[in-house]
Amino acid sequence: MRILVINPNTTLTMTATIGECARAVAGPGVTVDAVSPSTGPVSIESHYDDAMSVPGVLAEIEKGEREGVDAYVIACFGDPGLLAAREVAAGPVVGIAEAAMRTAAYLGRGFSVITTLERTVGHTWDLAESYGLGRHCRGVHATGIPVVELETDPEAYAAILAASRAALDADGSDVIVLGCAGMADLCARLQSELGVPVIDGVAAATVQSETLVRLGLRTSPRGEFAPPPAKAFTGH
Ligand code: 5HY
Repeated sequence: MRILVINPNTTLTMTATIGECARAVAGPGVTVDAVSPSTGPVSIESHYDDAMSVPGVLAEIEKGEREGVDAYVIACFGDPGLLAAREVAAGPVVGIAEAAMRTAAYLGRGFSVITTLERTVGHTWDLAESYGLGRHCRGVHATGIPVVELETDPEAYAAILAASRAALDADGSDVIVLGCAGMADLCARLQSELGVPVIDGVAAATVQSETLVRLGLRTSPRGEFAPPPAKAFTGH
């Protein structure tokens, strides 16, 4: 089985870490490749960034289809292009926000999301609502750390730990969801220090996509997620 993990941003060091975190949880016989679009924003921190990343994400899906990829993970917490990707891919496509929130709902009554910039909080609430998980989402909390600084800021881990502790208390939640793919490598350490489940969406989505393939399941070809109607694109 081959799973393609697409980091919609173009920071390749982050893509490499995401790939390592995905491979660490993949089962035997599963090949995980991690890629970024060839062009696009180095981080996704706004609706504009999100929209600009989508053509690159879809191009990677189309390439994956030509190469026989079995399932895809969209490894950005805004789940950019997720529904369009489901129209294009034959196999399942799992976004890290959806996978993380669904996983959290198995493990407690309410979760808190710890994210990067304040301006992404509204979109995260929208996602929770659109996935039908609004009643499980107790809070979304920004640390103020820009995405690319997760890799370089020596204070980032401590800030995420402190925000998680404060969120568990303030929200009365029992599970933490990490709101950025760039936090994937911090998950195990946070979980052992916090003593509650901490969900990294990269790991959750990788395992979920593998599970769907093992179950012989794919996106329904009937109705909304059928392949998009063939049509000419004009211009260049
Ligand atoms: C992410 N941005 O997972 C997000 C989430 C965020 O470039 N990868 C990004 O809003 O921090």
